[in-house]
Amino acid sequence: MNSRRLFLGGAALASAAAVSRGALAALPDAATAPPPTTMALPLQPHSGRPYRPVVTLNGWTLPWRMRAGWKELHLVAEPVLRELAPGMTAQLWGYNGSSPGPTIEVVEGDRVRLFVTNKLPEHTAVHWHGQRLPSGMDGVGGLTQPQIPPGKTFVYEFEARRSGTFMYHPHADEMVQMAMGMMGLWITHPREPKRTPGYSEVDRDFCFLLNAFDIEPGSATPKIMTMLDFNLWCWNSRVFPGIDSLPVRLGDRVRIRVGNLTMTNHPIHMHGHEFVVAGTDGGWTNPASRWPEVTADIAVGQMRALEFSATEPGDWAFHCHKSHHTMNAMGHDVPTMIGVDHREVVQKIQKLVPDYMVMGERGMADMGEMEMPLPDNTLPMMTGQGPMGALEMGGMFTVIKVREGLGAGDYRDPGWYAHPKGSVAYEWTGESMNPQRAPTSNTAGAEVHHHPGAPWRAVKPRGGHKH
Ligand SMILES: [Cu+2]
Repeated sequence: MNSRRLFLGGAALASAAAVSRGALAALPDAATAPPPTTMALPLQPHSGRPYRPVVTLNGWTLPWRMRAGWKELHLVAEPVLRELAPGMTAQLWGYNGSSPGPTIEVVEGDRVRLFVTNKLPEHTAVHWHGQRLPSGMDGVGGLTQPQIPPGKTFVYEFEARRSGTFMYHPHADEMVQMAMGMMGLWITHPREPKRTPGYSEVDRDFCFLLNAFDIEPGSATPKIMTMLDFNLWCWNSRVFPGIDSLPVRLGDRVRIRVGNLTMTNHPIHMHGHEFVVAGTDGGWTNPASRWPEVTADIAVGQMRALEFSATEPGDWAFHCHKSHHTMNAMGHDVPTMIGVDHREVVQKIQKLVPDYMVMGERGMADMGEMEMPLPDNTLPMMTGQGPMGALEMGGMFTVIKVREGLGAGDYRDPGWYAHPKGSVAYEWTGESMNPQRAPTSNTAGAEVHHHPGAPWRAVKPRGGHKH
């Protein structure tokens, strides 16, 4: 990871009055973000209690220091630039140079001291979602603490009382600050993994947040008033093909922790395997309460820990099942043109506008292949190249890559799956088939004729027409 450190400048120190002089002189460094890719080597605990680290998809873990029995971390709320995928960079707000902010990893029983420096143009506060803590440390601006003014540093101190999957986000001007990308993950590892009810040790432990932005093509700053109609559906402020794949060794036990800080629910769907929901932000679930799933709906403000055994080698799609959430920025005013034969009108328009193109009369798959000119700083609606052609995806989509023989801690992309001979869907070239069709059941139903090469036409009910 990038080892650059952000040192607090003299001006910031002089104006930070909320922390005592002694504490200020010894503020821990605020680490800044590495590139927006998954850390190939997770940050191993170097001090404090031992644990097995999580891997934050397209993210990183905040370094800490131990000081007189406290685990000290330093978050800096500040404007950041975040590449959502190659070709588009957004102007967001985040922590320590990235949106989402870095993942915080602690161990149950740790006494945690968090310095929060506000470098935003407005006040903020940080809420530690899901934690048991003193009310005054809960981070609700105006309710449990005064807001942190710009330029000031506040300190939060509490014990990480229960293991699990948590988040942090502002509880100050929330609509704006969360729409701008301010959020992060908090993982509390169990102190005694084998004696923690519902918890099981896994070989790979991934985590990421669901978030969303509304950024007009050609611009870079999210529209913060948008309530539902977002156009960039992200995992950790990345969209496909900018989301890294999840490399998994064949046979590994895998946990994927997902938190939702968008304005709608996301049914997260995994191909090729069944999983159980082994944890929520309320804790580890009782194993007797679990049932197998291939899709888990994750509501707003919820976290889910999905666990499965990676027994099937291959490239397995892993995505939100709302089909509009596996797309990038698009014009929502595009009418449905399937079945509309507009060849005649196109010829007329092309006499006036020679480059005029029409799309969508056979579906919209053309979009995945066509290289249409786009404004600067936006992404195609459907994009990404796979080993078999255009993937026609965007947004909340990536691939779980289950492979034999990966190294235990190796999170490098193993490339595309080499399918065993004879195990890929193939074209039929034998004699033509005569498929069975449902009988036409009544005279009221319209009959649909398919003319090869032409749009479908609905014709009048049986008996009422002549060919
Ligand atoms: Cu979704």
